[in-house]
Amino acid sequence: MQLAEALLQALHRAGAREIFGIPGDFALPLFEVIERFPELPLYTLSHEPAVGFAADAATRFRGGIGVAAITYGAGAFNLVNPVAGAYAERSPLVVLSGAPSRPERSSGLLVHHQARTLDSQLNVYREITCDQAVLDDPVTAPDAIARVLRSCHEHSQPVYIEVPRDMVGVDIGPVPELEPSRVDPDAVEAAAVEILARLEAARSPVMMVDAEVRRYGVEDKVADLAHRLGIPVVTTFMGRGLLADSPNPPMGTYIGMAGEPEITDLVESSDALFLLGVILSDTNFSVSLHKIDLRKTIVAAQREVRLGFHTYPDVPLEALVDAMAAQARPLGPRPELPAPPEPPYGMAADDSPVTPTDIATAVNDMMHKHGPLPMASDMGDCLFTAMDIDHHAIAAPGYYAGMGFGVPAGLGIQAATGERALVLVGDGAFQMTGWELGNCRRHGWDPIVIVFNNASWEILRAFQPDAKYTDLDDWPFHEMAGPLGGVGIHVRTRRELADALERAATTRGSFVLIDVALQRGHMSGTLSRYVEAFERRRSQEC
Ligand code: S1T
Ligand code: MG
Repeated sequence: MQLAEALLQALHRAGAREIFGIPGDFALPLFEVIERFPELPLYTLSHEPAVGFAADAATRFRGGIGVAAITYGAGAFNLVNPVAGAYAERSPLVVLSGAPSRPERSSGLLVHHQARTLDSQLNVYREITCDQAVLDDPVTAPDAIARVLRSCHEHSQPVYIEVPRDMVGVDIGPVPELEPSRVDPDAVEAAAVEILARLEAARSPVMMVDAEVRRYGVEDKVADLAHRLGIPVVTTFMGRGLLADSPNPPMGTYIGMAGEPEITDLVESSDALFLLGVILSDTNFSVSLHKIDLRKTIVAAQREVRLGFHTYPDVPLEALVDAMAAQARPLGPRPELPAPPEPPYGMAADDSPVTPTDIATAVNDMMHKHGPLPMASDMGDCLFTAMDIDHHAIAAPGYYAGMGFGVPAGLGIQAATGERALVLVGDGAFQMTGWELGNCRRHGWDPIVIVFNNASWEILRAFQPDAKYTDLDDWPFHEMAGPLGGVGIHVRTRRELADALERAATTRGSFVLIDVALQRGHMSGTLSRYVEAFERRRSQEC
């Protein structure tokens, strides 16, 4: 079978269901085959960062793998940041790059789109992917494709596949289906027994869940395990929205000094904190009220289990959860749990100016009336504001914190699930990738986009109040929506916000951009507590 055909079949078998991409001359032969492959519809966008963010969000919401196809050099280097974010946040993304042909590589001429050497691109991607393959040999290509796709699935991290343009039509053998990497069933069993014993013996055990629980598709199993054990569950900042649809959703999200005191106290006073699929990042743990001694926690992540000073290697998350579920029994009576904090509802639709927390309240009201929507958030106060939105599934860069994720992620969610997404994005981030909304009409997407327009890089202002460079101009995003094929609504008061969300919820067939005027210096409660906590922690360290 022709290499590109075999590659696309292997991608579909590995869980891909669409391809986001931007071609170039080195990728034309590959895109020609992609266009003829109906099982993987191709969605072209305007800038490579958006291609990466959309593919990442698609897999975060649907599962399986996401695919970003680009051209050599100029395209691939533009894609680096989203792939770095996917690597950090454990997202299984496949980077498919066209590349110079073998004769071009040996022509002795510098090749256009080449940086330092012809392998500079591969070297860069070695830093942000967990496995790589250059398909320049028809004999080794089938095994290389199979190995790289298994790595993508098992490590839930990006991988890199380079397709020289003269290899697209070369015949290769079938791509084998590899056995999963070896897992030691005794290690899994022993880890499950030790964890259950540790939780059983604890006065106040708590389970904290994060990204990997979604990535490995074990949300329902984890919710069931927690229910059977009778253990309270919280999410990390990065894990906000997990287990949202389960019969017993988490009590809340742990954000240390910036979070709800009931949740902070529950986590920080626990004598058996079980971190399941958790990324041990500063955004998840640096603002804790009382520093959490991670050595005293139980960590199950990255295919291993760590308890104190010993580690069980090669323990995939799903295998561990299954082994625990097989022996789980109620942990018995424990101290009374605090009532989970109530998210805000019932915004007063009056003529007062809008604050970030008003947006959260109004979104809760809209979803209460019209039903929940899958959410995407960019990096900005919009993400901190999302902590006040009732517990719904959300894709957001809660750890890598790269801007530009929001709007393309909303497009990726609709492409992958068919569901309309609600996007939260700051004006600064919208200036980076908001223009991708211009691709909605062509692809039939109609997200609702709320722009937190404070004409400012507000988070940076919060850390550097005297800076002038954090001031941005007030761009009239709402006026740009029409020409891009959407509906634009300018909001200055709470009444206008309520009306805009009602109109958006009842308008289908084109994107709706709600441009909310916010006053500089007015942050969400969560962000202001986060900044305060961060500053306090920094002054303590000094
Ligand atoms: N560039 C990229 C691609 N990602 C980043 N995270 C940054 C720069 C740094 C940065 C922040 S937050 C922020 C920047 C520039 C300002 C965001 O402005 P806006 O989207 O308007 O949101 P808001 O006004 O709510 O802050 C993080 C801390 O690194
Ligand atoms: Mg802003």
